[in-house]
Amino acid sequence: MTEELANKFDAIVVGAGFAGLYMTHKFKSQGLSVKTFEAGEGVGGTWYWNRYPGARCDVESWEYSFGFSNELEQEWTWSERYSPQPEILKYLNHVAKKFNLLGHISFNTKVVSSEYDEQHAAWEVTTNSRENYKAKYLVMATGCLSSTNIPDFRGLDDFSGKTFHTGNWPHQPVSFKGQTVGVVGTGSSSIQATPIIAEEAEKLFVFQRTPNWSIPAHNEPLTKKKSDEIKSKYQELRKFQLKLPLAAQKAPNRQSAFDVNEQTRLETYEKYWNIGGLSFLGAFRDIPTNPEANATAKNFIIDKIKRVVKNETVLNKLIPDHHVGCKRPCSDTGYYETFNRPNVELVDAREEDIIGFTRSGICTNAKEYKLDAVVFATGFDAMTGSLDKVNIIGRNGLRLKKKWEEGPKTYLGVGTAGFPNFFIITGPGSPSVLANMVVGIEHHVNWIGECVKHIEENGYTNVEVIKEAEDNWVSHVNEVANRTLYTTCNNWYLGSNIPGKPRVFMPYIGGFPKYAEKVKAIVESGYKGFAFS
Ligand code: N01
Repeated sequence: MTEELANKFDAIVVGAGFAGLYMTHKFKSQGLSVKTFEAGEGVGGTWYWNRYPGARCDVESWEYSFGFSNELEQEWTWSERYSPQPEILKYLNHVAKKFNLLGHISFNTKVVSSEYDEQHAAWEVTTNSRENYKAKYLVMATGCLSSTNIPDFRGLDDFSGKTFHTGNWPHQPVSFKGQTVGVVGTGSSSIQATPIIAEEAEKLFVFQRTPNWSIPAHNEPLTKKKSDEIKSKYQELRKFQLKLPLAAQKAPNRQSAFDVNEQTRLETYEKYWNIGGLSFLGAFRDIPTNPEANATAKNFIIDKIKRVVKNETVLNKLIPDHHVGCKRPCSDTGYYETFNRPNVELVDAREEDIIGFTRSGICTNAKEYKLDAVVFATGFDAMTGSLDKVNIIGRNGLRLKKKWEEGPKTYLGVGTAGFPNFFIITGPGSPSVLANMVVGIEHHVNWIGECVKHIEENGYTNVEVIKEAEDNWVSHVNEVANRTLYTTCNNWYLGSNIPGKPRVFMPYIGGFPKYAEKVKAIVESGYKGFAFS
């Protein structure tokens, strides 16, 4: 193994969230020297940056946790069914300390460029402090939703109030007491933050361009009894989890919405609704693929919203017109109820376009809204945004950003042709955001660990994706996506929230078990589609 000398390492990992931490641990336990760079002041990735009011996971706590260490599973106790952000961050700090990872991480350090040096078969990495590092392997653990997006609103710099982005929230407490606040956006972040901001602010305007479907989370404290029960059968639960398309949630129903009569259909929806959160999408197998089946799910949710929202005009504005699931659905606690509050007003940004900012607020083509503070819950340049920010240059001067200008191209979402010994954790082309992220991360880290072992044990220098395998995989990813309704609206899976981004469905939607099966078969066939030299 390479000496940890003169900034030279066996492996460099970019990012210290769930993915970067486990990758660092994996390399370390394989006896490799590893350096990890993290832009934040501490570990946590997504859970370090997204500190907005109400931020919590919508995958159950035990499912959204590492399974690689039995000891870790037993010593950590989650307090709620869905963990709040501070608790997940605490967990990741615990992981970093427990596995002695902190000494490998340089914090407050951004990787600005990474270039493959053909002559020395190594990656040259440059940080924002202009330091250079070299490594045989480079792993991007930069996350799928970490590059924040603030739309280019006219006059934003003139606004004299405070502005926030949910994905880059201050570390000091923020108070909206006595203030008039505007929240822009109605995706998952807004749907979690809005009810809490509404309780504190004097007046809240929610600027909604597209309503989204939301299902109550039914969050609750995790009792000692429940927690002990989970701990007593972790292995069994995790095995079962790997068989589920989302690698989480409750087992989906295999029936079509039309295999049953209307009464049974409603009872089934009620059953899945009562489970809470995204499990609802598993009520019938054809919700994601058949518009008529999807419409039955829509009607059920609409009926639920109608029972909550009192003002009919507001109610009508809150009902989405896209297929359930096309935009990533949300899981909420009291979102629709918030619109019954006298201090909350829904602004339909489709009816009255946001023209821009003035010194004192937001201007639509109907009126000016005077605001003390604006919260941008406007999402992320998903999946490729964080990779694009690093100038990654592979063989023959090929820039990753250039290679991907018509959409990301990977093989299995872990590698891309022309970039030897370069790995992406939960990259485009893998289930990633369409399944439990922690399961996807563990799967990729384990795979990368095994692949690197294979290289080292066989005395190879490089592993590289074969272009033909990549082309076939990209076609397959598109083909599977086109069989669903997920390509029928504007969503960040397609990059359509970012002006100018090519409209390409980025994650693999075939489900985690199918993906894992394919990856396993590829390894067993001698890493078909990868060339070792
Ligand atoms: O971002 P989003 P997010 N003018 O992209 C609106 C994960 N997550 O941060 O739909 C006006 O979903 C935009 O409107 P439209 C989860 O995977 C998970 O909320 O483009 N509005 C939309 O309403 C999630 O999907 C959790 O018309 C503008 C909103 O901003 C992903 O992160 C919690 C606009 C952006 O919604 C991203 O969620 C939070 C403009 N110019 C996040 N530009 C949990 O685990 C954008 N918008 C629970």
